[in-house]
Amino acid sequence: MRVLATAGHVDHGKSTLVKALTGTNPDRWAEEQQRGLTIDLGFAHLDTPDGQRISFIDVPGHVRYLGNMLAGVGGINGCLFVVDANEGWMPQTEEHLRILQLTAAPAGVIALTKADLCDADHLELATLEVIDRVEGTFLEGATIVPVSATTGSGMKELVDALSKLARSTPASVDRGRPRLFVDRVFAAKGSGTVVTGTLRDGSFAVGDHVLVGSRRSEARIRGIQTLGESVERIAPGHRVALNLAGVDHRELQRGDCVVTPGRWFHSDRVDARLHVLGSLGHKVSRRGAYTVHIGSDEIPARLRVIGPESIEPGATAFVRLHLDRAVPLLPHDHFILRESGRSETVGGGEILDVNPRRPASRATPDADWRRVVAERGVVDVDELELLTGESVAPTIGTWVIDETRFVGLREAVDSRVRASGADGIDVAVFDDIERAIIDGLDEVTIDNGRARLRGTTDPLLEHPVIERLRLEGCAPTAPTDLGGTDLRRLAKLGVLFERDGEWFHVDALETARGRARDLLITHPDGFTLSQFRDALGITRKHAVPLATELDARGITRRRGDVRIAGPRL
Ligand SMILES: Nc1nc2c(ncn2[C@@H]2O[C@H](COP(=O)(O)OP(=O)(O)O)[C@@H](O)[C@H]2O)c(=O)[nH]1
Ligand SMILES: [Mg+2]
Repeated sequence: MRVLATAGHVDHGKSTLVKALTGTNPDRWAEEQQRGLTIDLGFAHLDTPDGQRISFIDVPGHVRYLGNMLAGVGGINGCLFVVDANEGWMPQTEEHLRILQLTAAPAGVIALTKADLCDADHLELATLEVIDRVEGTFLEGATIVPVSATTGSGMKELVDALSKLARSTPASVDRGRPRLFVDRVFAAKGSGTVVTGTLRDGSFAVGDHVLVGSRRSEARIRGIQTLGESVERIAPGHRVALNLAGVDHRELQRGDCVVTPGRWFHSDRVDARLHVLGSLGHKVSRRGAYTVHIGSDEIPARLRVIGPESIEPGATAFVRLHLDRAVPLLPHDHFILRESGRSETVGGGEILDVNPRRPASRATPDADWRRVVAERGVVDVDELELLTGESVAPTIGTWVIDETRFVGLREAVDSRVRASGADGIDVAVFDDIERAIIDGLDEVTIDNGRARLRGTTDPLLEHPVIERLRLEGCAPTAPTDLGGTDLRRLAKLGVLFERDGEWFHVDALETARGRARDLLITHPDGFTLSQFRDALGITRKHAVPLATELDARGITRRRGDVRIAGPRL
C-alpha cells in the first residue's frame, strides 16, 4: 500500500478527483457536503488495474484549514498535486508545494483539473506554467496529466501515472518501533475507542501493549483494521484503524501518538534545521508565538535561533524549539513551523537532536549519533538507539563510548592497576564501565577480586625465604630473616599465612587439604589430630596450627576430638 495526499488550492477539484478515482466522497461531514468545501481530512482508496492499493488522504485547500492539511501530509509516500487548468497557480497551490517540499515529500503526480472547461491551447499554456512553477522542487519532472472528473477524459492516464508512482516509491521501512500519529478518534459502538492514522516505522499486532497520547496512557490493541478489513498484524505504510482497550476516546485527540513502550524518546526540547520560506515578509527570531506541526500533531512552541539573532527569509539556520508537551520524536523527523499570531507558515525542516545537552549558545546540532556520544562521553546502547534511532555496536559492555574518552578511561584504569603493583587493586573500587575496561585489558589479570598486571614482580616476592618456606612444606622453620612488616605484606598478598606464630607457604595448605581429604575417605567419621600429624609426617608443633587453619577456612570442622569435612573441602 502507498499513502498519497492531495494538495492544491481550494476549489481546484481535489475532492471531486478523489471521488472519481475511488468512488468514495472524501468529504465526510454533512457541512462539507452542503458547502462543497473540504474542512477536514478525507479518506478513500483505489485498487489500480495492475494490483496496487493506493490510499488517499484528501486535504482541505482553504487557508483556514491549513492545520488539517498539515495533519494529513505527515508520513505520506507521495502526493496527488492538483492545479485547476483554468484558474492556474494560486496562493495555496504555492503554499502546499512549499510545505510538501519542506516535509520532504518524496514524489508526486500533477493533475491539471477541469480540462473540460478549456481548449487545447489553454491547456498547453497551463502545463507550461506548472512546469515553470515546480522547477527546482521535488515535483520537477513529475508527470502532468490533464483530466476532467466531469467527462472522464484523462482519468485512465491519471490512474496509470498513479500506479507508476506507487510502484516507484519505496515501501515504508519496518524499524521495529511503530508510531501512529492519530488523525481521527471516535467511539465505535460495542468496541470502544478507535483511532486512525498512517502507521510508520514498525508493525502493530493485536494484543500489543501501547502508550497513547501526551499523557502516555497505557492501552492494549484489541483489534486492527486496514481499509475496512480486520487483520492480526499490520506493517508500516498502511492506513490503520486501531481499536484500543483501556483508554477512553474522550482522553484522545488528533495529534496524539500511539507507540510501543520503551521504544520512543518523548521530547519537549529539540534542535533542528529550519528553512525559512523565501516568500516570508520578515526575519524569524525568538519573538513570536509558534506552532510546530509534526505528524498530525500541532504543538505550541517557543523558538530560539542558534548562533545569530534572527534568520532572513529564504535562509536556513539551526534553531532550538521548546515544545509545550513531549512528543515521541527522532532525528530526521520533518516539521512545519507556523506563526500562530500572524497565522502564517514560516518554514520547516528536520529535527536533528531530540535531547540537546548543551546550552543553545554552544549547540552544534547535527543528526549524527557520534555527536550524541561525544557530548555525553558514555551512552548505553539502548539509550543511544532511543535518542538517534541507530543501533550501534557497543565499544565495551553495553556502552558506546566516545573515542577520546575511551582512550582516557583506559589509560586511567591501566595506570591505577599498574600503580597498585603486586598488591593489585580491589576491583570493587571501579564502576561498571571501568570494570568492563579492565576485563578487556590483555595485560591485566583478576584473581581474588584484585586486578594486577600479569607477571608483576614485587622485589619482596623474590625473597629467598619464600622459596625456602615452600620447599619446607608443612614443617617450616621460622622465617627469621624477614621482618614483621614484610611477613604481613606477604600474608596480605596471599603468599604466606601465619597461625599460632608459625609461618607457612600457602602451598602447605594445599598439601594439608589433600591429606585431610584422604583421611576422610578411610575415616568417614572423622580423624584425630595424631592421625593428621602422622599422615603428614610432622610434629604437633606444626600439625596444630595447620589443622586450625583448615578449620578457619571451612575445609574441615572440629567435632569433639575429631575433624570432619567442612563446607569448603
Ligand atoms: N467542470 C468541472 N468541474 C469540476 C471538475 N472537478 C471539480 N469540479 C467542480 O469544482 C468545484 C470544486 O471541486 P472540489 O472537488 O470541491 O475542489 P477542492 O476544494 O479542491 O476539493 C466543484 O463544484 C466541482 O464540481 C471537473 O473536472 N470539471
Ligand atoms: Mg476538497
